[in-house]
Amino acid sequence: MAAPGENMKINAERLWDSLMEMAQIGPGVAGGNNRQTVTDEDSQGRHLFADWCAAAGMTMGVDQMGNMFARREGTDMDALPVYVGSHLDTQPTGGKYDGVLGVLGGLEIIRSMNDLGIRTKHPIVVTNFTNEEGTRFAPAMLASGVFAGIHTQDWAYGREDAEGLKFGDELERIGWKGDEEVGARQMHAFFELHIEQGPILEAEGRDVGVVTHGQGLSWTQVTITGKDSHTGSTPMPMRKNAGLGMARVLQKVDEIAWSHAPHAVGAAGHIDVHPNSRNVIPGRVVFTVDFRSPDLTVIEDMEKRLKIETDAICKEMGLDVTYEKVGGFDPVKFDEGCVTAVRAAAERLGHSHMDLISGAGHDACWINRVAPTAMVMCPCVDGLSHNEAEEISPDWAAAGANVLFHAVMETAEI
Ligand code: HGY
Ligand code: MN
Ligand code: MN
Ligand code: MN
Repeated sequence: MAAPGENMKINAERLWDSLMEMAQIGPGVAGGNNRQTVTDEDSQGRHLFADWCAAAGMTMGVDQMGNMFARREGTDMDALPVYVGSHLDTQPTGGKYDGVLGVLGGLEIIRSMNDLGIRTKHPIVVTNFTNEEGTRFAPAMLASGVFAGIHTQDWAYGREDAEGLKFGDELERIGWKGDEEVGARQMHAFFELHIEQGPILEAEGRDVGVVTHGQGLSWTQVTITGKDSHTGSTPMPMRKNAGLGMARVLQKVDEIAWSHAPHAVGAAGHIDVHPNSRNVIPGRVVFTVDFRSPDLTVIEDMEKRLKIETDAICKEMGLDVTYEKVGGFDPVKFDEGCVTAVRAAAERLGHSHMDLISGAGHDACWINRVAPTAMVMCPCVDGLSHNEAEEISPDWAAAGANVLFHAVMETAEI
């Protein structure tokens, strides 16, 4: 087995052009993207990706969760493939690179192998996982979760969006419900290239993040019920203001996260107020508390204290409260062998790099349960993501893709 030569590089301009072309599909209102899962825009992006894979000589498989698998043959037909990939779906006010860089970075390494006449022993499969974001249909990483055996397919099909549409019906409607059994595929290894979505790499002046761990995540959906009533004629002592209850709980969420500084984080990004009318005291609020930490005991402590504090607030205010765990996973330690391949690639290519714990969740966090897995990260401007102003530089994209290229060539054996 030869080591990849330093001169083996991807075509940085072609990668950037592909990122910009994909960004035209499902444009946001402020320069980013709104290509939410199993929408018509998602389907358009999938078709563009499939066309590009066909043009690169790959064969496409699609499973019953819509996960896409574009395969380039290896010299050993029996060898388990090396998988690379991420997700093409975006937040409603998402950026152009979150997820997309990992899918199109995977495609670019295939295109570059074709250009350079490189053959690998193991086949290589470029993957687009369905519904990584979990915004329209909670939880995040839904399809990679089914692939890894975390969720059943039926449970995933039944997930509903704000309009009451079901995930399985929408996947069928857009024509991307494949026939492959989910999770039947065996992987020799999985690599995900992703933007950091945080400020560390840029602040430290490093081009590449060698992701050794992913922090754990907990999503608790809280429903507080009071009583709709008139904001003008209801005396203050008679109010059962669910909105005020929520506000007091969210203050506690912030305090709980700060109590585990510097690594723990907490907030509620999803908030529904009912009836959301200017002159009605909210009788019901539904919100999702997102707690994260690299330490599972910290996550468990934050979940416990959330309930203690919320129960006390609601008791004092005469409000009812229910809880539902709608997402989460334990902190992740990625595969030593794969992480070493990523670090060696960064060294060989002369890129500044550092080990990193991923703050965001990724498909790799679930795939790590069923295959040796590692991630490569690139910086993003001001650490900003899940915002239409998300930005990276072409050089950062190229550095990440080249490290992915070399880690994959080493693992797939050229
Ligand atoms: O929630 C996450 O961390 C991921 O971006 N879906
Ligand atoms: Mn992502
Ligand atoms: Mn995201
Ligand atoms: Mn991801």
